[in-house]
Amino acid sequence: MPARFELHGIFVSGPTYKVGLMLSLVGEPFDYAHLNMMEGEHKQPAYLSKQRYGQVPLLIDRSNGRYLCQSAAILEYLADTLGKFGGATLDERLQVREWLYWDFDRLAGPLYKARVIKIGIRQAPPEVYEDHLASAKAALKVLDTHLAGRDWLVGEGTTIADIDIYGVIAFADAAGIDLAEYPNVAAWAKRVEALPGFKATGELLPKSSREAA
Ligand SMILES: N[C@@H](CCC(=O)N[C@@H](CS)C(=O)NCC(=O)O)C(=O)O
Repeated sequence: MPARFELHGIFVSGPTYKVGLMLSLVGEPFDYAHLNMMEGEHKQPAYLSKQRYGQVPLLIDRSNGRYLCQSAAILEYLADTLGKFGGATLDERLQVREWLYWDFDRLAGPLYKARVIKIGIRQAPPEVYEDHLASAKAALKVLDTHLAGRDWLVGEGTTIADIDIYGVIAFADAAGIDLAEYPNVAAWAKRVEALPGFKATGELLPKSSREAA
């Protein structure tokens, strides 16, 4: 029987990793469809009919036929439907949502952009890289300050805020950022990595399509 969820993405994609990590942490097996983005598969009508933004990830929930886009929205959907990591109270859920918005506003954009330049996927003048790096570091400072004396971003346990933001922090080294400069973030990242079901970026998403194990 096919798995309930089918994740479409590419192994180098941080947003795809976030969704895969959530599914892994909740113990939900998923089929995986590798998208050949080099050949523009994500801009073809067949894919655009399911993912209107022409981006990865796309998550299909076969139990109800939903096509889900935007990693943060997908994490919220999974938390709601699977009843895990959503936050214990309305106030916690509000704070979780704040972090999801903040992530894409302040952290993910510059850090992912610094990373693709650093690893050579994109070409850019040094000052562009430095600009992204400075913005990412400013965001990391905010995160580090918030995590002082706290185990998790919101409340007393893991939420999708942690999963979402870990999905960016996991690429800090590749972006040229030393997490040792942010000791509270580094300690929190280790807590995420110790969660049952955790898989690192290199081991979670395969390089080709595969059915759930
Ligand atoms: N806000 C989106 C961002 C997704 C995103 O930027 N995906 C990249 C790959 S990591 C992509 O599909 N890029 C191709 C494009 O935008 O045309 C999310 O979180 O899902």
